Amino acid sequence: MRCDTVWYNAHLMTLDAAGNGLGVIRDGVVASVQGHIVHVGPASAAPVFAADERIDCNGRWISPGLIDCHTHLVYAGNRAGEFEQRLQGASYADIARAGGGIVSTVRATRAASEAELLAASLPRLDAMLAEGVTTLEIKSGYGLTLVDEAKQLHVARQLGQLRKVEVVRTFLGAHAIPPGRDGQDYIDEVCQVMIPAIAAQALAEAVDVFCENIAFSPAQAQQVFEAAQRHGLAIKIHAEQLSNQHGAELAARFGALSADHVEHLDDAGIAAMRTAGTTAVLLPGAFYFTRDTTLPPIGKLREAGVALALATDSNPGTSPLTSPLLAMNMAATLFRMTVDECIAGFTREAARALGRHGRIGRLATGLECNLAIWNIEAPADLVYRMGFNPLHARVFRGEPAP
Ligand code: DI6
Ligand code: FE
Repeated sequence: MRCDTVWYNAHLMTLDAAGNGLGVIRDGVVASVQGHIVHVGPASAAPVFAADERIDCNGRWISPGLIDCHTHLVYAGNRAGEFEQRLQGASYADIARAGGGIVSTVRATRAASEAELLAASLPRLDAMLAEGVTTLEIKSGYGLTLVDEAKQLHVARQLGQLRKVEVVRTFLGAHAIPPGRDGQDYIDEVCQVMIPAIAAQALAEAVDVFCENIAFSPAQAQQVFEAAQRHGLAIKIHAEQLSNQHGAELAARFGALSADHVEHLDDAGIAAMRTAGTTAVLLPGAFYFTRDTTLPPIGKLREAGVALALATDSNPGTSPLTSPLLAMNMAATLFRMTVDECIAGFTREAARALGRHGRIGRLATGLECNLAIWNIEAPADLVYRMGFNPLHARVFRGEPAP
């Protein structure tokens, strides 16, 4: 079989097995042509390859490139001061109500140029790539004017042009009520002005809404979803993070790709997500950093067969985290997710949350050849250790990617 590159003498986590397992193939091979996988399987059953390049992996493990399906990576400033306030007892909601929180990052982001935003965001992206990320989602949501939301999304696109990574963009204009604005007036502007412009300029492929008692109501979220559907944008939601607003159920009714956080999700919301095929995106970094005590209903989601994705939720307020590996450890340690679920959560299931299940997130013929090659003895090593990065090499669309 002719191919551009073949990786051999490796153990594979294909994430392409029946059920939700890792689909492990010991002593396997992966071959690619023009950035796509053309063969995955045991070396013992492999064809003879006529390869331009043959890479001996020396017994290392290969997984699909990691996918971070929920980040707020592009922003200016930081919130270390609020972190100290929280250490002295202030809650996240107290700080938000006092005009801090998201709004303080909005002020810094509005004041920053695109170049300054790019310079601030690039180190955070590089930290993700260093841990094997090949695809990540980046939301707007710190501009809260069309110009500043577009500025964030332009920078997100530039990040994907400067590095070997796919950036998937989401418009989160409905992240917070801008200072001095009436919430309903602002949501009307999001729906009647911003979403049409974002769609017309192809600045994002999905919308997201912070549906919460300190942000936007289910009725306002529905307005945003209706506008998104009118303009061909997919739907995501920050739902049930601090309370049960029934946002996930609403989003599922609109065919949402994902409902994210979902600590306060109830049985009706689980059933609606199952029916709609909406993925639950669990965000253990925010749970940990805000010292949350309400666990997402993971056992019920598992029993219902709702897909479970994981993400860093990388943002300056509730999850200043750029380590998918640490997020995996938190998901196992805090949420009691299994090793298989944690690795699937940052590969196969994260691809599903981005509407890319058929393109990335598995080692399977026809999918993009995005690989992470690891110096580990077993898959559990990826989830078990904290603050240790065993990545050997990253491959993006068949090419070595620093
Ligand atoms: N929920 C979160 O945890 C982040 N946004 C959201 O809707 C927090 C973002 C921030 O605090 O800057
Ligand atoms: Fe978030």
